[in-house]
Formats: sequence, C-alpha cells, structure tokens
Amino acid sequence: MSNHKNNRWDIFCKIVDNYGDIGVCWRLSQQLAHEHHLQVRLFIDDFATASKIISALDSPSTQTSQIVNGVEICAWPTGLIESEIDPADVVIETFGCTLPDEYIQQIQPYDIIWINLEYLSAEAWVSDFHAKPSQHPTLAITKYFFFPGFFDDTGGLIREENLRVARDAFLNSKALQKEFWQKLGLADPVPRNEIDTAKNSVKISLFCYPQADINSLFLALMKSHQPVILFLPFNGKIADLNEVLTDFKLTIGDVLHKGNLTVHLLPFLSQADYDRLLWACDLNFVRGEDSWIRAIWAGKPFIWQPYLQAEDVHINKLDAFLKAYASNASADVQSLLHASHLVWSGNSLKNSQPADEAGTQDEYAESNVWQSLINHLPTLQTYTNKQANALAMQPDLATKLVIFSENLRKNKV
Ligand code: TRH
Repeated sequence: MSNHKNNRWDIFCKIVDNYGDIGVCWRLSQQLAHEHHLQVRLFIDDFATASKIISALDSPSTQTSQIVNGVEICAWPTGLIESEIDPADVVIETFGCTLPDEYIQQIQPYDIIWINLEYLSAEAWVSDFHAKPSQHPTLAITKYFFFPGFFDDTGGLIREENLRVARDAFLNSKALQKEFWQKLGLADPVPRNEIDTAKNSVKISLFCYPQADINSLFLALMKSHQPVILFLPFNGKIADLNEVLTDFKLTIGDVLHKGNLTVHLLPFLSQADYDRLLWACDLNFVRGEDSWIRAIWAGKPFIWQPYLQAEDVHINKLDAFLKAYASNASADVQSLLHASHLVWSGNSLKNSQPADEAGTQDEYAESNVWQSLINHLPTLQTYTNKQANALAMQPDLATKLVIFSENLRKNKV
C-alpha cells in the first residue's frame, strides 16, 4: 500500500478550437487549487487563445511557467525544453489531448494516477464507460476514463462550491445588478423611449455556433409580442456574423433596434461576468460544453446548441440530453423544449420529435417556436430551477475526481 498523497496535480489542455477546452480546464484547475487545496500545474499548448479566458495570463510569454490565481500555468512541453519535468501525483489528460512524450518518459508507473477526462454527454453509454481502466500499450500503467455526466454513476458536473450562493446574492441585489450593467456600459439596458414597456421586456443572451439560424431567430424576435433585449457577447469578425444576418446589420458599439428587438453587441466577457449575464437574462442560448453547464446552474431557461459533429452525432447528444433533462416536465413543455432545440440545431422537427407528438409539432412550427418559448418562460423558469436544484444535490466533478483519485491511491501497491 502506498503512503503517497495526491497533493500535486498536472492538467494537460490542448486547445482544439473555441474556448470550451480551456474554459473547463481553467475552472477545474482553480477549483482543485482553491477548494481542495492542491498544488496544480496547468499545461497549455496555445497561450494566445487561453488568454481570452485567463485574462491575467502573460501571452506571448517568455517564461515557461507563471502563477495565475494560485495555479501554475506552464507551456506545453516541447523537445526544446531542457529541464526534465517531474510528473505530479495525479495527471489529468483532458479531452483525449495525449500527454507529451517528454512527460510520459518521466512517469514512474507505481507513483502516478493517470486519468483521462472526457467530454460531457448525457448518452446512456457514459455510465458504462465512466471510471473504467485501460492498460497503456507500452508502460506498466493503467489509465482511467472519467466521464462528466448528469447521472449518479458518472463523474458529475463542474460546479464551484459558492456558485449558487453567488447567483442568489446577485439575483436578490438590485445594486449588484446595476453595477454589472454599468460595467458593461449599459447603465440602463432598456432604451428610454421603451421604458414603459420595460417591465414586460424579455432579456436574452446569445452565444452560438454560426450554423444556427440567427437571422430567423432575429426576425421572429422582431415580431415578438413583448419587447426583447438581446445581448450578444462576441469575439469574432463582425463580417462573419453579418454574413449570416441577411436581414440585419450589426456594427461594433452600436445598438440595433428593429421592431420589438433591441440587440446589444458586447465584448467577450470574463467567465465571471458571463455567469452574471446568464443569471440576469430570462432566456440563454448556449453552446458546446462549458456555457451549457453554466446555463444549467443559472437556473434560467436555456437553449443548448451542441458542437456540430459528423453524421449527426451531435443530434444524438441533444436527444439524450433532452430525454434526461426534460423527462419530469409536462408533455407540453417537453414538446416545446424538443421543438425549439431541434430548430436551433438545424434539424427538421418531423425527423426527431417523438412520434406520438405529431399534433404538437404543428403548434410549434418553426415560424412560431420562439414566440411559444417566450410565452412559456414562466413555466420553463420554474422547471429549469427545479432541475438545477436536483442536479446540485450530486457531488460536483472536482470533488468526484478527488475522491476517485484517493480511492485509486489507496488501492495502489
Ligand atoms: O467555445 P465552445 O464552443 O467550446 C467547445 C466545446 O467545449 C466543445 O465541446 C468542444 O468540442 C469544442 O469547444 C472544441 O463553447 P463552450 O464549451 O461553452 O466554451 C465557451 C467558454 O467561453 C466557456 O468557458 C464560457 C466562456 N465565455 C466567456 O468567458 N465569456 C463570454 O462572453 C462567452 C460568450 C463565453
């Protein structure tokens, strides 16, 4: 039996595209350091992209390592780094990134716990694969697969200890909300001439992939029965966004008014401010992995757009999530959630709706699905909050990882 403790953790993150990989890795690193008091090194291969999420990161950097918020951030080892890396007690290979050879060469098989952290999915097979061992092809070492998930027999969802308390404090404080809007340069996000109707206005945040039909969404919101104020944090080329917005023209810094729709183009926010935006809105469009989980913890109605994958794999993921997430809702709410999610992910309603809900499909035809969603926001709000409370009863991903690695250590001889 080893006396060794799991104090030192190494997390390896390769940034494939977008911000999900680094978003999750940065959150997890901070949580392990602050809440579990562990010594964490985060190895990153792309400092320029990472600095969009880790704003204090020195990039481009001449240093091979720097401390940010209690986490040591290191450059991905390349053959050029002369000094040897001393592997930690626990190493997390995230999202199939493959550990660098320089690191693997230093591993002592009997000393290290090696965990592959996988992508989040609500598909049923995840429970069968979670925590399963896999023998390394050449080293005498076993790796373990760790799958985040929605069920008790998975690795759980990433959630900071104080997250929901912070959310409630924000939602209960007009002063904190005002401070937030002021920080965004939106002292009053509802324009003066619309102040009479402001009470009924619906606030929406939008973060999506370019495949989503944003133009049709905007057209529908323009004609909405209630004023809609839409916040769009953006970090790309405005020309690319305008290419999909055939009926609208967005310019940086301007506020667009069309019909009942007002659009505020925001800069890309810090992760903390993005959370506040999700809390402050009545409906959030989110995508990928990390913003999806944040929307769940916000407890506000949301539409999730999965990362596009070949052969409609993403639609299977969407179906699995909706099956798990919406199962306790009324038949009406279930149909509405299916219809709106499938429209947003570009899939025909007829293909994916449960067969016995043909009647409801017509009711939620593409043209009015967004108005139906707005009409049902109070019901959806109650349901979403209930689901967030239920999921928060489960231990969070970082805690499950720590317990899992402690158990593996106890069994190591
Ligand atoms: O950026 P994404 O599309 O990342 C994706 C997914 O992780 C996907 O599963 C993966 O395969 C692919 O990357 C490679 O979406 P995601 O996961 O929501 O990550 C966005 C991060 O950006 C998240 O941490 C929230 C953060 N964010 C901000 O900090 N400020 C903002 O203004 C916005 C809109 C997001």
